[in-house]
Amino acid sequence: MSEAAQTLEGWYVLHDFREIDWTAWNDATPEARNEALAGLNSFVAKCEEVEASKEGSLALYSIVGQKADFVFMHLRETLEELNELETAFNKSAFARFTRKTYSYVSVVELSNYMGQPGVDPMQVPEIAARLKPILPKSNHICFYPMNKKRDLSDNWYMLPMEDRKTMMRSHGMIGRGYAGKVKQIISGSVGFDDWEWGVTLFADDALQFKKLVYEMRFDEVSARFGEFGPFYVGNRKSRESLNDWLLS
Ligand code: 76R
Repeated sequence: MSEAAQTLEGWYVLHDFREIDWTAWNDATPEARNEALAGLNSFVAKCEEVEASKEGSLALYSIVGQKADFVFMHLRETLEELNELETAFNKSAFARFTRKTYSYVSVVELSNYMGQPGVDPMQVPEIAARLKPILPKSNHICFYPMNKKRDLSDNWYMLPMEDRKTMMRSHGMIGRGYAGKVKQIISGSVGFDDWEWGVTLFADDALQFKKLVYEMRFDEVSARFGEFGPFYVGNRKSRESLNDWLLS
């Protein structure tokens, strides 16, 4: 049996994708819309308070295209808290105007492919911080789930550790070329959801998503072993911009 990579886990992650029932929204009375908007505003404000106390994080982005209208990406210490968050939103007045389109459950993960022997990663402050990250306030988000292939001829899970390490090093080097332009959060979802990882990327310039993902397609880890689910791309919605987005 090949040696499993050691993984470090941090905060649990819920990507909660929703669509807006625009017909119902446009037909609603100004009072009903104001009440709904106030509910959304206070939901986001509460998440911001949790983020300020470093007990979780929220990213809210509107999604371009018809797969969804927006996504909440929530990070929390426990799955219970994630459950409470989706239920709290479901009870809000704004949720009456939304439908669920997709969700993804995972946990922030770092693997030891690039780890240094003899160094306890939890003692490295940068690593500990990456496991419980405050999500960037970048203009754009890109999310997609992915697997590593388990075909007979191309089976990632049957490769020796050394081979996987070599390939992951090459993967990491490409990624490093995007330092300062793209921030990635890799979250593991084996046992939690339908794919093995969630990939969430943040950037101020959305074109950097295309350039990074395209460049990685030529790298062996992605070219031979990557299998990808649906891609979602979106634009940041700060709490201050909710009125403009939904009312004007
Ligand atoms: O964590 C680290 O920075 C160390 C190096 C590293 C690991 C171990 C790293 C770096 N990644 C790692 C693991 Mn990654 N990553 C992806 C995708 O679209 C595609 O082709 C793949 C989707 C992107 C865009 C990306 C970006 N990475 C992983 C894993 C777990 C693998 C396993 O355990 O088998 C997956 C699924 C995955 C996928 N990666 C980086 C990036 C970027 C930008 C970096 C550089 C980070 C930096 O140095 O700042």
